[in-house]
Amino acid sequence: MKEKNKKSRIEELVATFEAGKLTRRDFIKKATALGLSMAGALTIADRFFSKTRQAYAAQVDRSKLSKELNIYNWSDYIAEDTIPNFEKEFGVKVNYDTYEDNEAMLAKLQSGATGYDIVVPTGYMIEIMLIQGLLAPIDHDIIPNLKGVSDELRDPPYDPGRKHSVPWQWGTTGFAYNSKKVSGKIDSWKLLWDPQYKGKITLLDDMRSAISVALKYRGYSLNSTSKSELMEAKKMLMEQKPLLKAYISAPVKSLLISGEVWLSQLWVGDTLMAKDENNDIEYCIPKEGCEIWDDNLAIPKTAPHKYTAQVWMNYCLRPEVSAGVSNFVHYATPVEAAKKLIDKSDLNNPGIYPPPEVMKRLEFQKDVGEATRLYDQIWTELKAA
Ligand code: N2P
Repeated sequence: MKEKNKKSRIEELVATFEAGKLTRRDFIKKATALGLSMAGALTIADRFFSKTRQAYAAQVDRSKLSKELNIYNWSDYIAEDTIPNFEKEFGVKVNYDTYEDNEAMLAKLQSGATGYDIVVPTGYMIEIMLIQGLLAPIDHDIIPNLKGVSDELRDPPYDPGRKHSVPWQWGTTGFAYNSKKVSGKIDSWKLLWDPQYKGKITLLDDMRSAISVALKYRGYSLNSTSKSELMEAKKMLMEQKPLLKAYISAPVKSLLISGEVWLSQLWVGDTLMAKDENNDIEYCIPKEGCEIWDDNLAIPKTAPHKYTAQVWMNYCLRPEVSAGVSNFVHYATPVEAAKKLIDKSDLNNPGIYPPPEVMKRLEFQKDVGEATRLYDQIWTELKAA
């Protein structure tokens, strides 16, 4: 290769790397292949990271940081180093508490819990919390990384203009199954009503999600507000109840791993976390369709540390932080530049990033308004049965 040509190819490579389109490792590999010395490649990479760090530091007014930050998140929904790295960089101690479903988080806030600075509601729950005046507005000047959010998540219907929330992760709610135990065609919610799997089946311990299985199986919207459709769903779920081991959410992973349950309505990431421990576990998006959701970071109106909460939001939207979470929990990142840092096996998994033909079968939950009472009633009866 001519010297001049080589130089411009290296310059091009550096520009690509600085635009966030290459990982550090790939940059070094490609740069040395083009003839740059290892020391030279490392210097360029480190110069870039120190520039990024300086830019990050300039975004934060340290005098406004609180000593602590109280986060309330779904269980198993963060990487191991997300919090320690934040604590180290900002000198803020994070107190971390977890919940299993949106309704539990809402009930906690409604019952007057006032300490939380960050909660992680799904889109439809943001809608509900906004109507109830439970969320504080956010200041986009403190969260410049919002610019990096993928187009589809930039202006969601539940929070137009993202005045109260930033995206955290998104995913689908199909079912997990044990490929050694469940046989035949595996493509339908029907399997969760098959008597041969009695005692080995679970649904999520989550009102809207559990009821959605019957609605979808019957071909209805999971946002149905029709009394007759909901009564039909209830009847089916009542019939299914004797086959169920339990309504159970994140903790079902250990039952799947041990082989105690074989068929579980479950979120894609939790399924793949279980698969990390037991390779017989697979994930299915049923042909009748299922739920797609996006979860968000939001700040309760009563939060004591609102500035620091927004610094946390901005931190979580850094490509490397968001990719770190996604690679650990196997959910999808909402940050466009993070996609280059996602493990290839996850990026190519249609359960995590569904292709357009699968997307057509997916439906977001919405606030069902008045009908919530009906869902509540059905859920109470199902749990008591
Ligand atoms: C918890 C992740 C699930 C979130 N592990 C579903 N909205």
